[in-house]
Amino acid sequence: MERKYVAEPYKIKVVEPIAVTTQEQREKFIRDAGYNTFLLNSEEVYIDLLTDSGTTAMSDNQWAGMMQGDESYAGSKNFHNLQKAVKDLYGFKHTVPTHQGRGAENLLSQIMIQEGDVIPGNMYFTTTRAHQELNGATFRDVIIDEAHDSTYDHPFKGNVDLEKFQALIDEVGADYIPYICLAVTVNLAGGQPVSMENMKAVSNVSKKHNIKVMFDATRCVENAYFIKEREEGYADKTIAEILHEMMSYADGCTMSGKKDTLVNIGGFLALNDDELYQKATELVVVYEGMPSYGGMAGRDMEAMARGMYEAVDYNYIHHRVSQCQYLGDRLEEAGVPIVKPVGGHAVFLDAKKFYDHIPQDEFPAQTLAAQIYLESGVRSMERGIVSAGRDDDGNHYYPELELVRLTIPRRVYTYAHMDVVADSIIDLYNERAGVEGLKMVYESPVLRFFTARFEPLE
Ligand code: PM9
Repeated sequence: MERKYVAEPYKIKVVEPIAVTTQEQREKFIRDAGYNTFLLNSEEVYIDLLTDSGTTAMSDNQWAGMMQGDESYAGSKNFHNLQKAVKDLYGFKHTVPTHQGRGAENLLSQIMIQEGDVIPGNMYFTTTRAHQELNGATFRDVIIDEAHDSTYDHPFKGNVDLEKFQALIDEVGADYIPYICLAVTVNLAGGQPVSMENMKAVSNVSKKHNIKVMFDATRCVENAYFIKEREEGYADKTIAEILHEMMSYADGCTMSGKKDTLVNIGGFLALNDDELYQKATELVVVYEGMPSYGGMAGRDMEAMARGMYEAVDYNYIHHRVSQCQYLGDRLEEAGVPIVKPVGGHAVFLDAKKFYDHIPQDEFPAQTLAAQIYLESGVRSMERGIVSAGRDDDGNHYYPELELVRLTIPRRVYTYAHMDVVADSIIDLYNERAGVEGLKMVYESPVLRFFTARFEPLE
């Protein structure tokens, strides 16, 4: 019998106790953390949905691989295994391991961007845009308009608007666009996928203008799953076949291995072009380490190589997305405003609608994340005005989407945990009137959301 929400395709061999706290304790903890969930200690958290980044439970096979770590300074056998996995599954010729995704973003931005360049992308991501800007480029969003509307149900809300892309090329000239950064899936739009058709079209336009296509492949397996489920012609293909075809439309990718390669740390830059690879190896020794380990230990490269094969197992990814859908459905059935459709790694609450009485510069999403923690000990993350940062003139960016992300770690929590999360958010929604926003009392100049501090409005 086909179940609506598929059960866990694993059994639990090791358990990690989690903290149960009182409301009184949580009031102190969140105050001490400046009402920023990033600044809470994990021991103060009951169910941790801050991020799916590096929070994966590894398999027994990956842990066995850790014991086979070859910690030689150069030419480790685990590097060759990682390179082989990238070639087999993604098809790219060269792999440069990095300590995590932003290490790869740093290398890519430095080797490809010149001062004054413009980098189009399907919605910004915090660390990706920061590296582009640090290297003198301007980011330009070319995602379809529907992605900025939380209520619009579209199967491929991560798609690039080809007219916007072409208009940008006409406006600034292809010589100033070294590459387009295509995120598969789009984190800040709600974990929304890009269709194969759109990837192909982006690749065709780019080739015509000699612009490279670089994927942010962080959640590429989730994207492949949505293509199988939603795009005509892919239902009978395996996840691995779909993934391989996706990557054939790119010249390379950055990867935060902390997500879809099922490990706790690591990443890579993958490239086809020999010259670019040469440049990346010249830089990686400055910022990360030898080209054969970058920022990773041998054992971590082995776990990543094994995780990459596990991630393309249909049972794994089917359950992962099903668990997100379950949480989304429970909230939606109770009338809680969420981003639709539910994406591959998280459920996003629409804080502008949840607290429609709080203006955006009183931080409705930051407030909601703090309230969720106070109510239940569940940790979530702001993805709104605080994450968006400020423009060159020092003004806040005011993103259309003011969201709280309930991010589900891979293979960690059960459906029972999802019920606790849903019940507490439904309670909060029913008691939303009168909740007041926050004021920001400290912010760092770059990526402020990590360390910003807030206080309740008087
Ligand atoms: N994503 C996340 O929680 C962790 C850091 S930001 C709070 O979603 C994409 C699409 C990501 C991403 C990280 C990175 C950077 C690049 N692209 O964290 O450096 O979602 O491994 O990857 C986070 P690293």
